[in-house]
Amino acid sequence: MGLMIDGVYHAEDPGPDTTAQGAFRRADSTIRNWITRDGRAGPTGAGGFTPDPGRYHLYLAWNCPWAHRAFLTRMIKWLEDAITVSFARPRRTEDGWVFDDDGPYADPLMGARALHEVYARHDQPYTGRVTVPVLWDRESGRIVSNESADIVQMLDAAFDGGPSLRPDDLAADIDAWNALIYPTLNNGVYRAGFARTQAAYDAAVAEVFDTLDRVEAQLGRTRYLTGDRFTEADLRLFPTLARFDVAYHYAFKCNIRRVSDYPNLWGYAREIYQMPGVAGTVDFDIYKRGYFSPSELRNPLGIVPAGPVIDWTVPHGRG
Ligand SMILES: N[C@@H](CCC(=O)N[C@@H](CS)C(=O)NCC(=O)O)C(=O)O
Repeated sequence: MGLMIDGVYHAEDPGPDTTAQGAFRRADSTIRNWITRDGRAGPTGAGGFTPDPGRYHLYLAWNCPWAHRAFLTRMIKWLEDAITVSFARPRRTEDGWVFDDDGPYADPLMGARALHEVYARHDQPYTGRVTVPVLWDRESGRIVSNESADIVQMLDAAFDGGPSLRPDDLAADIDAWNALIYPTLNNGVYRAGFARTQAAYDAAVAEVFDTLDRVEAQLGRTRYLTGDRFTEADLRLFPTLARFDVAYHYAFKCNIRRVSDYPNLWGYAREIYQMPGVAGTVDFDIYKRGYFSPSELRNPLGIVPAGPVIDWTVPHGRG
């Protein structure tokens, strides 16, 4: 997997971005326009993106938790007919995220062989990592956004249909949970797994479990993170929980506890998994094979472990 510079793909793997102290740093997304109800510019980027059915296309990968956010939002907001999708093959190659000619990992929109071809078609010469998710606009032939947090919010706010993921009265609380959960848990597991020093790993793994403990305590008080409604904060937590026991626990050395060791969290995770449509966005076997794919630093031989055996279909018993 490489890097794109001024719209040209370079296959040499830059490796995960790390600080001098050996800590993993995730690069900020740089294409950040918004679909809005009236097409006016959103908080960042240019305007002109109205919520027209059939206009947008999402590039996703099953194993990626950030893509999973966008995939879940599309389903929950009843946008499966309005927004089309392509899934890259769940294992990256030296060409980054790639597609087959046909089948479930083909790109029906452009017939691209690799995701960098999609970035190359964006109207501005792109420099950065070639990441999923990508929200593409057929009409203007541009990428709307490659930032999953923004994609979740714009699909929620600009389109009709489905429950609101961000009720006004809960927005501040949602943002507070996101501000804790993103760095320490969603990205915290990567900071643990990609750490290059003991100190960087120790710091990251402590934060992962500190946040899981706090979420466990909250879920003893409220059904969802911000009360009795499922919101954006829960949606953003779920992809990490779904990958935790099967992948992060072992592949990223986040092994102090498993999600299934926390009574409240485990019931909550199963409740979300058992909501209509959610299980159809999850594939534990793909997660395992993705996170245990050959990696010089973490898993040089690419051997995929057999376990754990965890049953997400056990009734959650949460009423
Ligand atoms: N900030 C981005 C991060 C997306 C991201 O890092 N995706 C990973 C897959 S899980 C990726 O495509 N990485 C390719 C690379 O870094 O070369 C978002 O949340 O949308």
